[in-house]
Amino acid sequence: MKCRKCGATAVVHMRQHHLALCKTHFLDWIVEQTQRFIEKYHMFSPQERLLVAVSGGKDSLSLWDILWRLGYQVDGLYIGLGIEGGSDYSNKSHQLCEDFARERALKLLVVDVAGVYGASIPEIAAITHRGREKPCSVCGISKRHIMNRVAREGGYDVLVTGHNLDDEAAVLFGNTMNWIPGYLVRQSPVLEADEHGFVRKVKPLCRIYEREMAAYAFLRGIEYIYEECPHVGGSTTLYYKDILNRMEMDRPGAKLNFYLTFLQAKEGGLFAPQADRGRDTLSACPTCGQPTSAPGECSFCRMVLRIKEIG
Ligand code: Q46
Ligand code: ZN
Ligand code: ZN
Repeated sequence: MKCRKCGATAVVHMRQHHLALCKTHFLDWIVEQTQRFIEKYHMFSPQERLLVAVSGGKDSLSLWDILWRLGYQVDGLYIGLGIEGGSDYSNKSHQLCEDFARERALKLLVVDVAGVYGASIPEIAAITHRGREKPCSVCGISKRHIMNRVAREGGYDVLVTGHNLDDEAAVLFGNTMNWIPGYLVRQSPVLEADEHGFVRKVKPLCRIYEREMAAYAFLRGIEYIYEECPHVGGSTTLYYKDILNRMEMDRPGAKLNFYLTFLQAKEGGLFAPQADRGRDTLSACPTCGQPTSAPGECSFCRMVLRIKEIG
């Protein structure tokens, strides 16, 4: 197959776009597409300061690379979760983020959960859930809390995450299977900052397939962690991704169509804003000052309090 732009041998064929490209034109195409989505969804301007959350995986490191190539002012944030497993997941992913930042002379902020809060994510989960559940809910609460806190304290305008189309389509699939209005209203390429203290959150890769991001990381020579977090196995998100991948095999573009028609339906007023009640009842947590729907301390601070009581 030949590159549509220059006629050289194509290395990537995107069936959903009927587009084959050589290495150079594919790497440029990803950067151009990302810039197009940044503008289309009014994510941020070159004057704003960005903080990109990096996990050491292909999506977040590639996104940092793309934003850097585009000339944005972008620092990275790595959160040390303290997940070991057989693969020493956290240490390896931390090292890859440090290497990436050093090679490009970029600034990486690091929050080590155990160092700052007295226990790692698996330890917090073991205490608060008595080890009965996977640490993912504790992990999700903690990551959201820490990302928002660091972005606010550092005076960043925008928090950027590397969610790709496969992630967004899987989340949408789950929200649709359960018809959760509040989640559907808030699922968006951009979540604006608000008076409650949430920093603006954006997902510039939301229309790019996971497969394309893997190709981008590989062709750019970005070193990333291949292993997934050892706790990811068996998640419903993976199950939904698998279903969507099978649909995509039969009907190229099915995933993209599912996500884009959802965004169009929202723009067309399918979901009334009243469905988004969640954020109206927020107040500031008395301990950390971040927004919470709980009457007293936020769920993160309650977890940390329990750790302190026990430890
Ligand atoms: S939530 Fe769960 Fe992930 Fe945290 S514990 Fe691992 S799998 S990293 S996206
Ligand atoms: Zn070409
Ligand atoms: Zn709090």
